[in-house]
Amino acid sequence: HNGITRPKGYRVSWHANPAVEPHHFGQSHPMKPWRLTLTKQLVMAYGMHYAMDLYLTRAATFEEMAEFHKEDYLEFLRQVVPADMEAPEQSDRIASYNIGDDCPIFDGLYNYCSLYAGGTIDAARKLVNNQSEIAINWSGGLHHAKKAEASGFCYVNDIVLGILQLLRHHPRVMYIDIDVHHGDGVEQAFWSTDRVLTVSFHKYDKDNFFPGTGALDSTGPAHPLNPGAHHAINVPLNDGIEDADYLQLFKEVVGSCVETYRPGAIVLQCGADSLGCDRLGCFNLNVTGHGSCVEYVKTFGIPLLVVGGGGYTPRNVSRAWAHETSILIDAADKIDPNIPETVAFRNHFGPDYSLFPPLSEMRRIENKNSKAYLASVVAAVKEQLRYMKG
Ligand code: TV1
Ligand code: CA
Ligand code: ZN
Repeated sequence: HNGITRPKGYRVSWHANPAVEPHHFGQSHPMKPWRLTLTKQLVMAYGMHYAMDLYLTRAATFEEMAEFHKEDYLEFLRQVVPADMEAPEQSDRIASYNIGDDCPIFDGLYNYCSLYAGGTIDAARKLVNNQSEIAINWSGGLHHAKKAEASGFCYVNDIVLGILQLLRHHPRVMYIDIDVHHGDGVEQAFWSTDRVLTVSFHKYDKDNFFPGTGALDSTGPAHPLNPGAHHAINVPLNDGIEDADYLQLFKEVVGSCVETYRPGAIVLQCGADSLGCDRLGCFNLNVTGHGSCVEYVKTFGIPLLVVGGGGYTPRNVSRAWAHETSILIDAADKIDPNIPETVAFRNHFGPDYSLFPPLSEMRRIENKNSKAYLASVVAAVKEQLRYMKG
């Protein structure tokens, strides 16, 4: 085949279960678990699976998910069926758990949640047991879910569950989130601790972009004696940011954070809705620009848990996550940008059939991030890190 082989001096593990892929959120809902099928087809057509340890994810148990979530909420997710959406006696609970258009009840919902959560928990455990240096679960990354509430297409917060596993062994864990939306659920879960540093890059518009949180001055609890003070980092962005500016910003922010915080493990949420041409996003990143962030995080050589997240133009989500898999196994230079003839569903990648179509040229959104604005964000983060050090 194309020369992708195993010995790299570090192990990469791939955590997946094909039973996640056929779940349907419903007609016209933007979240399509099928994008995971497309990703896997690309990864396999390129032979990347030869360079990883492949694990079939088991479903997380109720007890494992209850390490973060309230039991009555999990009980609800376990027993609810689509017909309950019409049942008047269920309407109070459906409302209180924020079930609705964004987070509908669909067939197999509990199975779906427990499988993607099991993947992230397994991946974290491989890292702490020293059986993997980089663990990947593209079905995870569902960063909006709260303790007892669904939010923004997320029901169970697999990232929080994975970080809780890492915290059993590592005094400090850093969380990085490049989804176009604010990683509010993860931030909130670790708001009052200094053992997790959360860093989210996102489009921010308090009134017009979901979830409306993640302002630059939202840095943790206000009380200086609360250990969580200064341990939330938010990088609010405007429409249309491009590769070069994003990467420079990412390196300055993430580089300073790693240097100051010295995490024992890093969790990287790779939401692909920050790509250009995304159905819900508003940035202009290319597959290469998005991937450069992953490459940069890898250079620290710190145990790394990589999860998916958003991404609503499936052909581009799969391009990005396949490219990022190649980066993580150190084989990006062995990948032919022409998508192999053998890949299933190859028609989805036309007319260019390239892994790197120029997304930012296709539906370019005006860049509303001035150099001065970006410099002021970097300055604010560096100032915050001075406080964090104490
Ligand atoms: C059903 C059918 C649901 C079509 C939802 C876009 C739909 C959206 C739909 C949609 C849509 C959102 C809000 C408004 C909250 C609502 C996985 C009451 C064409 C991690 C979640 C975005 C992003 C939620 C998740 C957002 C993630 N945008 N069509 N819904 N208010 N919800 O704005 O971060 O990527 O859009
Ligand atoms: Ca984000
Ligand atoms: Zn998103």
